[in-house]
Amino acid sequence: MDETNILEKVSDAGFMINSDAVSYLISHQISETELEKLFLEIDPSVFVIETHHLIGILPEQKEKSPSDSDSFEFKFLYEFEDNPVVVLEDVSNKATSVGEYNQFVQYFRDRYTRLSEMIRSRVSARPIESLKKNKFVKPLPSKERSSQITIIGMVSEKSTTNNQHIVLALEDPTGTIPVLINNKETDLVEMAERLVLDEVIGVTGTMSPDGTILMAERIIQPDVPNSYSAGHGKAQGYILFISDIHVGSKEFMKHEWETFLDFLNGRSENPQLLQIASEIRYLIVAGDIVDGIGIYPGQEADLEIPEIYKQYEVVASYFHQIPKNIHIVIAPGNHDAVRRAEPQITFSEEIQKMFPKNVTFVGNPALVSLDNIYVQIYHGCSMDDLVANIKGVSYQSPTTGMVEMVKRRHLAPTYGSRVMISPEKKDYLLIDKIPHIIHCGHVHTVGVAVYKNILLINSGTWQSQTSFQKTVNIVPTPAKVPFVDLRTMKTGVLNFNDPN
Ligand code: D5M
Ligand code: FE
Ligand code: ZN
Repeated sequence: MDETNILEKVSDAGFMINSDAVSYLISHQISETELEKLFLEIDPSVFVIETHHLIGILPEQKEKSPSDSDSFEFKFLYEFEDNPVVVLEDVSNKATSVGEYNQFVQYFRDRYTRLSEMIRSRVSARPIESLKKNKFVKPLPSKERSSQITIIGMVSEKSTTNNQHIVLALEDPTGTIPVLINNKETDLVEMAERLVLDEVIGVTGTMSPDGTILMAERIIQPDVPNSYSAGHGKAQGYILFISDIHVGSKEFMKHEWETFLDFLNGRSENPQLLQIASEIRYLIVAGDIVDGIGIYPGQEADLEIPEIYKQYEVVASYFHQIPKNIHIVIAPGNHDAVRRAEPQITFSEEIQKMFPKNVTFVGNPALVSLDNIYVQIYHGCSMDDLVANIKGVSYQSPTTGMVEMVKRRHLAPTYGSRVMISPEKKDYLLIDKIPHIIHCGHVHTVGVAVYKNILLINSGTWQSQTSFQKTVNIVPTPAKVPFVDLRTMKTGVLNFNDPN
């Protein structure tokens, strides 16, 4: 049925209907009999039919609602069953933290152990305690004094002296030691300047003559070996990456978003877009699917939809319009209705059941295998810390921050600044298994890069610049969708902004 027919029938039945609900019915290709049946199921006290009245009542969207033009035969190449998702790492269902002191000790122990192992596989290191003993027991013999030693620790302090030397405090489970980076060692200083608090590094150097300070000659981050290559098997088709939809915000770009939904459904003029749409297998969503409520002071003034469940109903109705053959994976972000501390547990049952069955919900972060392509999903709140603390990391080039994550093998290296961390038994923010693709959002700018054969993707946003972002000079690049062609592992970015 078309819009006029639907409106006529609705009014005959004594209801009114809003425009979102009409689009929803159209996207479900509702027939006259189905609509009549629907009227019987809607609570008679409802005055205006809205999308949320229809979710759960209507049958799942009909298979394939392809291009309206019958001159081009649009066909989806993959069935839903062809597009498996295996969740490899995710805190959801496994969270145990209540934030006690002991749990923080255990959490940081796990982080230190696993990151130091990565460094230990390349150098042999000794416990910090063993250096201290030398000081108190007896002075090192001069030969040993000048010999190189390596320690592995967490950076717990960092400062610059008047003479531009850098001093770090490095901490391992046995003790703490100061480390000096001499201002003459320009390469080393440059690297040390980029270190952030709480990251785990190895330092090779010699002890000062009085045995109190380690003089650094080399700094080692866990990183990924230069020779690393994951290979990518025999996959085909496309993965699309989006995030930061911010439904509910006055700045949500409804028109551009609907153009994107049209594209997914094979409704576009451009043959190249049609070809891609026909081969999409996965759509990955890295958080901030709604704008939420109470996320920052004064948010009410920026909201089009001031109720949280209403926001989820609307975003869910959009996901109902995505073809059922595409396997969708959704993780939460800092604007979503889940706990704020990371790792974030996935959405509640109540929210999940609003969405269609082709959605797999995961926590933030999560590592998923898409037909053996490993994708590390992380919303990206730590990017604010990385931009603030590392030279050259910028909002305009979000993959610069993602490179820093890989070097530290950690998605949120600094604890307690912009990122709140919940001390789980295991550190879920560690990049343990090396993924083929890392997908972040949060900063609202699109970026695609390759670092040591890992694809780094930031998927931008569907929200135009907010007044807040204007004050801090964040310039979003909305309505753009990065994708990966699995045949070649080459990337591209689709643009859904109006041409002009
Ligand atoms: O974040 C969208 C972008 O705006 C992201 O780059 C962080 C930035 N942002 C958001 N809130 C703040 C505050 N309070 N200070 C500084 N920068 C901020 P989103 O998660 O969508 O709000
Ligand atoms: Fe966001
Ligand atoms: Zn965010």
